[in-house]
Amino acid sequence: MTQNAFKRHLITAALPYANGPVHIGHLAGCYLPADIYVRYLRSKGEDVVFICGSDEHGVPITIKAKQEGKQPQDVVDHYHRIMQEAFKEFGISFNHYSRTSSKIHHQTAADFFKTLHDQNGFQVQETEQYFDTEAQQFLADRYITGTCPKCMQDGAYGDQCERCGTSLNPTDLIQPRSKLSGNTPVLKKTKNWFLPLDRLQPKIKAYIESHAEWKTNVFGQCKSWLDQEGGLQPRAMTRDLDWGVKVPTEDAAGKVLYVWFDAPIGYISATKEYLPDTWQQYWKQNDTRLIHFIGKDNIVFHCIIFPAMLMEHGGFILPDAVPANEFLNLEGEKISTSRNWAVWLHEYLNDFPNQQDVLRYVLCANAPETKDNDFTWHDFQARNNNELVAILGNFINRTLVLTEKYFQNTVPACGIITEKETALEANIRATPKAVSKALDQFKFREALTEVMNLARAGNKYLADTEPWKAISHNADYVATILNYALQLAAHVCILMEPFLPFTSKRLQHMLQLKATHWNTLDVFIRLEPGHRLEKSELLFSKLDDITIAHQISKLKPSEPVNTTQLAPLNATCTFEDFQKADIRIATILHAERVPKTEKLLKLILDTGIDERTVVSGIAADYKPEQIIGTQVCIVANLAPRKIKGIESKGMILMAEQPDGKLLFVRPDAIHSVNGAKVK
Ligand code: B3M
Ligand code: ZN
Repeated sequence: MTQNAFKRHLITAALPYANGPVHIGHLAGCYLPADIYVRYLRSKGEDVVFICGSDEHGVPITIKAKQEGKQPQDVVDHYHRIMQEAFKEFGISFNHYSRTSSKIHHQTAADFFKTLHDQNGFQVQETEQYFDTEAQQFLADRYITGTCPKCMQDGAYGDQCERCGTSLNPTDLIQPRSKLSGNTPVLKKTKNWFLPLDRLQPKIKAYIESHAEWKTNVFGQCKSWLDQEGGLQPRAMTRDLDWGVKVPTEDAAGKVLYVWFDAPIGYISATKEYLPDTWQQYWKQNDTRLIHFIGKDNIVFHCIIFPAMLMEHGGFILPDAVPANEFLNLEGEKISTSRNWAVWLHEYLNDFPNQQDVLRYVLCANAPETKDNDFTWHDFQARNNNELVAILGNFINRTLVLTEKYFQNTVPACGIITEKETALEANIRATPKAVSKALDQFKFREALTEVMNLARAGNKYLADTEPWKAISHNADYVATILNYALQLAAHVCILMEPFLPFTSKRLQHMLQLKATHWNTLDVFIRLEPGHRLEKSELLFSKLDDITIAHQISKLKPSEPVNTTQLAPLNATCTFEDFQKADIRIATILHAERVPKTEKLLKLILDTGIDERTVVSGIAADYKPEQIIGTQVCIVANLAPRKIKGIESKGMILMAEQPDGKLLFVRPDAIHSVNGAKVK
């Protein structure tokens, strides 16, 4: 079916595991592109439902619960709420965000399994699985690690090697070890329900091959699965675990559905929950287009296993597109939840209030669409300052300020028109088609570039025509210039909505723009002469080096430490003793190594009261360029002392870790006032 033949769209974004908050890698991988696409469809007036929810089963959840000494339900309740709120605040416009621990999901997943079971869709097999005799538990998926037989990397999981992407069975691992006890597991017999992917291979192959238009990275991965030696292998859809959807058949006590069996059914149960009366239209009618936005590590599950489940069950449509992204790295290293090497969405929202669009912009402009990409804070700053502020913000601001100044904030009627205007109009008219074309092919970076190029063209137009000069001798032409610049601004406002919805909304208000639908874009005149505008305000502001340095200094991977080696408590000190120390907040303005020393940094601090030099023994823990802009606590009334010939006035408070590492003690908010008293 061609794209235009579809009557409605069901768009899903991968259900994030509820074992940690959302980070920028998740956003760039699937949530942001899905949201841009959905907003684009809505703007075109299409019938679209956007579904997501928390993935609350599987070993990632039970491992987290064990680490935190909590029940799995408490873990998922906690992260479900954090993720749901952060997505909402970031403008990810799900129609419905559900969760897989819900009753409706358990029921839907169990029914799905039962149907397959009753149709003899499974191969029930007794096999030998790894068992941890100390923990008295079978070791599925992430409970077991070892060396990947494909790429020989150690630390591969029982279900997948994260390095080479190969999907594995626990028994494929070389030198397997239990994650629970560290012991070498033993093999023990158990019964499981297998999806006979080997038998289904011809059907799956035909399905994949009918989608040669899929993104190269997606189609390529599917092909290599199908072409692997021996073809597709049966895969167990049940697990010997106690957290998950109970297997709804007899003689299945102590077994739950494999998380990758139940999670994609989560898309169905969430749609059901959202549209109890009409959900079947979205899942069962051929004129619905089903699209899954995911990260590359989920390709096999969405392109092979889930379609196989749907085909076997019958009655469901199949995914028509699976636009998977590659991975986003952070400052040159792989993002890792367990190592705390990430930019967390909820922290970003806290640190950069009302600046959702800056992150949306950077993640889209830099999206890992065809290969892995790197997020750096310096790139973030540069894109904000040189692109959002200098191009988009500057064009809009100049246009609005000049209209306010010369035409009392009213759209002027065109005077003389030159070939410059004709060329600009052609450019404005061509851009929506170019943006649409790119979005239809899931080329989000290209689409965003087209929008920015239109703003660039606007800037160039103003620079070429110089209305601020022409006003003295050719006011008639200035009316034309600003009329055209305002039409361009209105087009940009509509075109940017999927990418920068918050900014689009503010601009829409300033322009008092009524119709904002994509399909109204073929009308060139968006703002009639005489139309009143609202007062303008700046859309973006520059990010200074201190703000960026602060973010960089927050990135510190946490290594596991031994808490049994904490220093013993000092002798009692009275309140009066304590009050003698005057501790203040200060910002590090400058840092450099003290020559010929291993440990010392010479710092210049802004204490709010003065600027002063402090010598601090932290060179082993912090690099000078890493800490500029960081706020710290300093004992400000300590008697000055000469260290290596430098007079040091005060001492910075550090938290000494059991392994000797020093960490700054910092105020909670980004910008405490310097000089604030710590008490
Ligand atoms: N929770 C995997 C992941 O976050 C998984 C996605 C499920 S989508 C049905 O990588
Ligand atoms: Zn591997």
